[in-house]
Amino acid sequence: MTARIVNACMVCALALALGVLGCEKTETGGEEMAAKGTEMKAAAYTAIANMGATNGNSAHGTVTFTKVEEGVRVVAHFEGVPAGDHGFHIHEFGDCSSGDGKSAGGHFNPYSVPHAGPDGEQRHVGDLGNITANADGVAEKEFVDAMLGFEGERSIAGKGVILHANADDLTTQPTGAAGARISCGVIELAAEPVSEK
Ligand SMILES: [Cu+2]
Repeated sequence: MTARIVNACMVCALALALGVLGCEKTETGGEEMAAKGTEMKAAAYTAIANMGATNGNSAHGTVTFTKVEEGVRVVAHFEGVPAGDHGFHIHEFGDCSSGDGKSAGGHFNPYSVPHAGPDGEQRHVGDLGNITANADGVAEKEFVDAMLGFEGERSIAGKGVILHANADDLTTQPTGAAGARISCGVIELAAEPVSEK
């Protein structure tokens, strides 16, 4: 009688131990799979916008977008840009066909909130602030933006990128008074990570 109880308890203990081990194994496996999934996504989520000059302008370059843990890293490189600050936004349509950039539509603003700067409490997802061109017409900027994404409502894939003639004052609604559109591009997903210049 006593021996049976002991045996039964050992079986119980063994089952518990196996059960716990089993669970731990599953959890570890899950984490590993999740980590691999993240790596694969990070590699896949690289995009580039080849920026062409709009009619009568010379501003052109590239903007790359890469998924990182904190959001999306943006690396912009322009040439042929008049010296000074220029509004820099993601616009709602990946369409530069009109020649003046207007076919790219308004700012990418999936939450229908007011225009602001990139650090605004509320802002258009596409509100990326300004880029400053030097006396040689070169404008470069690199930053990570937490609002941008490659999935769901915030996905920038297929959207437009616009560089404006004037500075974005980060206040005037709904455009920041950034004026004409001097360069336009479409955010296209890259199969492979692209070089940044
Ligand atoms: Cu704009």
